[in-house]
Amino acid sequence: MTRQQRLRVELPVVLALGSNLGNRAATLRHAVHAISLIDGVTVEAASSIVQTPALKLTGIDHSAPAYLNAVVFARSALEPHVLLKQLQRIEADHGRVREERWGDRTLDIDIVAFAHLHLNDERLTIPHPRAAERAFVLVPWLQLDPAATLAGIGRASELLAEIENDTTEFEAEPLW
Ligand code: A4P
Ligand code: MG
Repeated sequence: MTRQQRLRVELPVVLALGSNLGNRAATLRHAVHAISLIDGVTVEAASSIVQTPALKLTGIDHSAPAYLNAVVFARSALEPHVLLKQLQRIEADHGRVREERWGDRTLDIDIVAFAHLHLNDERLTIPHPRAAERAFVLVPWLQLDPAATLAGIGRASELLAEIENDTTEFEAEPLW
């Protein structure tokens, strides 16, 4: 299969969105809408918005702007690398610049899970290798699915019990 080809079926995907620069809530809202407009992608549900302090390579940084995070459930007929390219286009459309790893950003969209696929190459690791240790991914994901499971890793509820939950509710209304 070439990367341009469509899958024969739409497969369920879990996306994690984050923003800590600009009008963060508006950016997340626009991003969900933009995802719904991707040809070959259907948005099924989105969590509400949670807020967390910025996690930097050096640890939690309370002097950096706080993040808003949310999780989106969608179905994709696009192959994972093709989907990633579309998500990176949406990041760029929202003014994302890449200067520093884990640096402040207007919009980050990560593929947390793609059906039960395991993938690891130079561009894509699925399931997302750091989702299991991030309350800002697990909490909104569990809102949408209390039985959420990271393929081959474990149940989100059990993973969350192992870490500090530093999320607070920002907006109760679901994004979608
Ligand atoms: N990439 C590999 N696997 C994936 C995947 N499953 N989904 C590659 C998306 N991208 C994936 O990402 C770098 C490269 O990862 C991409 O080119 C893609 O090919 P990036 O978005 O350019 O840079 P990044 O986000 O700074 O790097 P990284 O390591 O992906 O960061 P994370 O793990 O996404 O963390 N603190 C709070 N509170 N909330 C946040 O949302 N996010 C980050 C970013 C750090 N701190 C945070 C938050
Ligand atoms: Mg990213």
